[in-house]
Amino acid sequence: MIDVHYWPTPNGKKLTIQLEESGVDYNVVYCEIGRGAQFEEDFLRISPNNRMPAIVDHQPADGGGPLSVFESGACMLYIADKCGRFGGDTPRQRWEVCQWLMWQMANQGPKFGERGHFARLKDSQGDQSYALKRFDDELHRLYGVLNNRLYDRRYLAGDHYSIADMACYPWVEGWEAQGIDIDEFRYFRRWFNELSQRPALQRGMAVGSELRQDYSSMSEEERKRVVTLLYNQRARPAPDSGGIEE
Ligand SMILES: N[C@@H](CCC(=O)N[C@@H](CS)C(=O)NCC(=O)O)C(=O)O
Repeated sequence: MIDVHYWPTPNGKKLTIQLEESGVDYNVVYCEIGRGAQFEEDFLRISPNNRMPAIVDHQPADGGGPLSVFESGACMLYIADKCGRFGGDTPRQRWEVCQWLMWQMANQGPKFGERGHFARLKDSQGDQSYALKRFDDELHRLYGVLNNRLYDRRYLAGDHYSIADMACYPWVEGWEAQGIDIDEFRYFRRWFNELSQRPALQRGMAVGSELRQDYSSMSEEERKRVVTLLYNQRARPAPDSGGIEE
């Protein structure tokens, strides 16, 4: 059994999609980031970056104790390896999958996330027009990268649906709200529409959807509480003693 420490955000949904697609038994451990569950000591031992998702495999292949993995891309590689599915069957395919998974982790995820951050501020911290333009342009560019890649390939890694597709999908579900005209990216649109029909992907996307809170529906007080928790985080101090000293 795999525990997935999860909240219904695009990074979390990558894993529930994969677990559903792979037919793996999993247990969802909700990590309510708006309430600070990501800062709890037990969670930090699994995910020292105070971010979800993370997984704990209670039956790792080496027969040892529970094995934990953080960073969604690493979790996806772990599950693909464990199940022997969706990670590419040959070395050549594996590297196709791996580079598009890394592309998602290093480009699409962070840039889309920052765009969401600045869009939510809505000038409450002064004029955000430069930041918004910067990230809107980046989003447009990145949709173009997907579109060009999918021009002559059915999926991101080639002929086979893989964890690279599963990692990208939850971030583009909101293309309309992101100000994207999908008709400008028709190869992307073909891929998006095909994936949207997959029952397992739909099940993965739906996990915990009843828990998701939209900023716009929060009271002012609740919004302030969440913003204080999630924005402008600074370093947590290391323990004073008992560490490896200079
Ligand atoms: N690179 C990380 C990013 C994870 C991430 O940013 N998670 C967000 C939710 S989507 C989170 O846990 N935020 C909690 C916080 O900001 O304190 C991954 O892909 O796993």
